Amino acid sequence: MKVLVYHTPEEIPTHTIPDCAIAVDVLRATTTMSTALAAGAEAVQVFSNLDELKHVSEQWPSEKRIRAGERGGAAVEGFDFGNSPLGCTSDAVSGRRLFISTTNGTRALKSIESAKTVLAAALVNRSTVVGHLVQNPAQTLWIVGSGWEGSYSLEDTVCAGAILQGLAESLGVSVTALAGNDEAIAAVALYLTWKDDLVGLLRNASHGQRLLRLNCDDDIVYCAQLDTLDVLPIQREPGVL
Ligand code: 3SL
Repeated sequence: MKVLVYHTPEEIPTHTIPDCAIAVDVLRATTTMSTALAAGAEAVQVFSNLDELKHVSEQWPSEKRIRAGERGGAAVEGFDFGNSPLGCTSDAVSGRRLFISTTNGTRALKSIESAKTVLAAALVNRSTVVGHLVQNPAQTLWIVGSGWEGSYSLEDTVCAGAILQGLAESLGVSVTALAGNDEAIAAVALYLTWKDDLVGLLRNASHGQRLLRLNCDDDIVYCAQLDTLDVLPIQREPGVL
């Protein structure tokens, strides 16, 4: 298995498709998706475009859908939710489909939707994702950070490092044996440096700072938890997990 880490969707190669690709948006989209599925959501359907989300979700029974929209960290007017994982209680989402569009996370998922297997990962479901990869080894695995509008984000890279470190430990091999690019080795170094203070790292990250300005510290604390949810967001059809 070779694991390649890409910091943003813009970095992924266009000429090849991996066996497995994982989208990561710790703050907050893939944490929200994992939380919704763990709370019993029927599915999560992702959109890059808000108008398309509205149009497709209109065809769904209103009592069976939740519409979540975020731009620039704030909830989109007229939607049921923004992008806070704390809103995904079982009362709110159980048995319903979450239709979601966010600034970067849903774009990252859309960018890898043609991989043979597509997963969404965050810190909260890291060990479940690692367990799946151990049981279903991929020759080539991409871990794709969502970043922020094309630029690097610490929180996605630390999650990529946590996945790769967990994988190496589970398989009993070294990180360097699995790493397919320098970014993968650097991601593990970031994780090993910060693993005992993930909330501190997230609060210091530029998007963490943005969320603090929006009074979302509870979300940051929630998103910084490691291995708390046993849920595997896996693509069943393009754009639907
Ligand atoms: O960019 C995204 O996709 C979001 O996760 C950003 S936010 O955390 O909802 O602000």
